[in-house]
Amino acid sequence: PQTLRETLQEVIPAKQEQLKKLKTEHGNAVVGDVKVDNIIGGMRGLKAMLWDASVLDPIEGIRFHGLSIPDCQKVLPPAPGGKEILPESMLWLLLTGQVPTPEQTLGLSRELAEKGELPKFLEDLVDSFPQTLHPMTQLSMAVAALNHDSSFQAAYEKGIKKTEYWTHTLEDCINLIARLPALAARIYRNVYKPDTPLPTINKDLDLVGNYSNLLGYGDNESLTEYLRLYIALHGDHEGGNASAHTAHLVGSTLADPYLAYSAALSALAGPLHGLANQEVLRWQMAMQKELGSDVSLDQIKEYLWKTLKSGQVVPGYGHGVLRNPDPRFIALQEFCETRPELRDSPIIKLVQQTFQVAPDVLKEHGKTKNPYPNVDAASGCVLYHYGLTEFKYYTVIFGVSRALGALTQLVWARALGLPLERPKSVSIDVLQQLVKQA
Ligand code: NMX
Ligand code: MLT
Repeated sequence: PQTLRETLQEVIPAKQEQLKKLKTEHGNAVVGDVKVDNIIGGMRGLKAMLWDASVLDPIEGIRFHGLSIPDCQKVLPPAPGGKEILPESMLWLLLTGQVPTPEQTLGLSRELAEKGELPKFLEDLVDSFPQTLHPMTQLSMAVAALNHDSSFQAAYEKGIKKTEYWTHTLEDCINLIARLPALAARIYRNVYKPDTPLPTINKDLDLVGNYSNLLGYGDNESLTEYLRLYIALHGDHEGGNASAHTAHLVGSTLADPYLAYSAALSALAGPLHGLANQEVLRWQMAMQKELGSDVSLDQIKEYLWKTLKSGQVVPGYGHGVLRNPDPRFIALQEFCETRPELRDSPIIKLVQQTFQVAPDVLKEHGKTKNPYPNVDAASGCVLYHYGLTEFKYYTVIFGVSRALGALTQLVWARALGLPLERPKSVSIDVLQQLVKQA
């Protein structure tokens, strides 16, 4: 079977041609207008960025190269003996637009495992971080430091042609994705289990098989499968989300992929974005503590109102684009429904009960445009059930995942020769003048 590189080599020229033709023939076509609301409202809804791997529909949710989540669950290869999507197969799809065969997926797993060990200087750096430093800060700092070995940076310094950018970017992206499990697991070990030895990478395991093993949960097949699904599904959510967009912006300066992804991780660490999965658990636990174990829907409603009246957001609800329950949330719920031990878990039950009442409360509250759950409403609580209770760590797992989308699209940005991102900003006075002229 063809390797990832060979497949990519084959698909890139057609895309380059497609984009060139679009630019030449329709460069001046108007596809939307800019409203004052877009400028002062976080550019919500503005179509202003090219991102080929996935498109988000407000009602239906995400499609990866045209495939919905249920489609992906049908066609993307799982681990041998498993059922859930292997993140490697999602990586292949995001990068090439093609569904890999089980052999191609296995080959990619092997390549990632072979490249998975950390350089010694990085281990020393991570081991020197204070235990009290937030795991996301550690991850972002360590990913930036990995640019010590950046192939793109070294090649750029030597002076390479633009047409060669993508091959060096690809090498960095694969090396970074390969190293994320060992890095993320080392952070976990240092912060939460400082005296535990870390196993080495097993060359026969897939990316998440190794990650789970390094975290100390290798014998929990159910959690490992959950992590495969979680990491595959969080991989990409079109380009406008804060982390992917940050990687794209920083990457457009031709900063190497390590720096671009380090910046993306800092965006992911904000509570309105990836940190919400940590916040959801904190909020659901506080609810459980206050209301006890056998709670009624009316009590949850009251708790929701209390949160809203105190001026806080309900974490895990609302979205910048979605206007329906997030199909990633639904897929994680379905995973729980097929496993009796998860169905009966008090924290997962509480998530489901909250889902029964929160949309109506949020509608009555009348502020959020989307009163439905996003993926974070469920993701962390399932980890908690499995005994992975250190919720400040949860966004790190999201960070391991988002690399799939953000980094693969960096390869494409270089293959398509996308330019430096530099939108025009305006002052309030200029905006007022523009409104008068309109
Ligand atoms: N609870 C209470 N109020 C909310 C919520 C919520 N869950 N979601 C939005 N609102 C408010 C929002 O704060 C804003 O209020 P104001 O006018 O006072 O500024 C108003 O509703 C309108 O906001 P929207 O246009 O609906 O939402 P926006 O696109 O600006 O923001 C989020 C999207 C996701 C930032 C927002 O819904 C939110 O803060 N949700 C809670 C945090 C969360 O779950 N984030 C995770 C997103 C997914 N991820 O993984 O990144
Ligand atoms: C994501 O997965 O990035 C979040 O749902 C946020 C977004 O899409 O804006």
